[in-house]
Amino acid sequence: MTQGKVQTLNQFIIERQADYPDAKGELSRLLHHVGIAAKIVHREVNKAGLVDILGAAGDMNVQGEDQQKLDIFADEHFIDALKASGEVCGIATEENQHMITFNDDLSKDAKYIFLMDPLDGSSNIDVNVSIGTLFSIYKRLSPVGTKATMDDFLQPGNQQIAAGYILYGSSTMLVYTTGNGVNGFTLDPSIGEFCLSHRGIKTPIDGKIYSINEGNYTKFPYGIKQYIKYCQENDKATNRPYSSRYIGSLVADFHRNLLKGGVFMYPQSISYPNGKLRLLYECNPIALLAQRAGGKASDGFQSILDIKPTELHQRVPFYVGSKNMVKKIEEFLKKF
Ligand code: P6P
Repeated sequence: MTQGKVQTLNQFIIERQADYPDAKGELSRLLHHVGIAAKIVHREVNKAGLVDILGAAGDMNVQGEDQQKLDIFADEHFIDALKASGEVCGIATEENQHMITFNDDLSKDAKYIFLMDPLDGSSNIDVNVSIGTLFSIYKRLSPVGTKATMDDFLQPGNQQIAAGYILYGSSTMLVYTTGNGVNGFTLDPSIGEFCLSHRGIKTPIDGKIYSINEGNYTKFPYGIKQYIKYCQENDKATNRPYSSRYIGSLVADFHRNLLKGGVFMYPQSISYPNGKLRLLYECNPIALLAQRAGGKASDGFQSILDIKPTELHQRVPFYVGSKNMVKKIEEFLKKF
């Protein structure tokens, strides 16, 4: 069998750089450093199953080093890689209450802002369920050479320059968009390179999968209760009943629905009056990828990407996936 030509992430970034005449390589360099951090986190996540040998978080491992919680490990290594890139003047992450600004010589002229959830779903690690990193990149609004400001971070999702995720699953994948479609790269550990495996991902306009934590059913808005019943009704014409698939790890649930078609829902509830998921570094990157792949992302009433953020860690209700399924959810929420 003839081997298809392998295209690595770096080759792809350089090839696509030509799409941006005014780009002088800064975004390429930034994405390259995201790839480096992803490989470091991949290595550590894949060791996590060996905690009995390596020591659980908080213990000393066999090397006598403090065994870090993996989400703290991921947070620190992404921050180090982004600082080393010199292309980022500010970072906000789920692990840090406040924004982090760089104004050292290397980064003070940087023009990008980076937001991330370094390791989402880390509670799933102990049971060997897939987890993910989510990231979002904006151009700074404040003048180059000054300290990044909160306004730089509180931009609506439709201003994102780039967004993506790393899925640490049966294989480790990097999926991202910079405006020209959505592309997926699978890590080949034998050569330590992310290789293009899913060029130009498009999500089906309809799907047969609905993803939601039905344990919270009694707390859902009435429109969502009605929509779940709709998913479960027999109707040959609209290919129902649908299948319920819920991993409990946002990146894994979204990635499956992106490729196969389906909808992910995290509504507001009594426990989470504004929903559980974070707008800036969970919903916005996923929403941009969904939109660029032909899907849709909504808080039930408006596009996620149009929401003007008011604080770094704000939560929103989240419905994302196949366009027609998200539209149907909006109809049910309007009607009931
Ligand atoms: P629940 C993981 O903790 C997470 O942040 C997302 O990855 C996931 O989609 C969601 O929470 C699961 O929440 O309440 O269903 O356990």
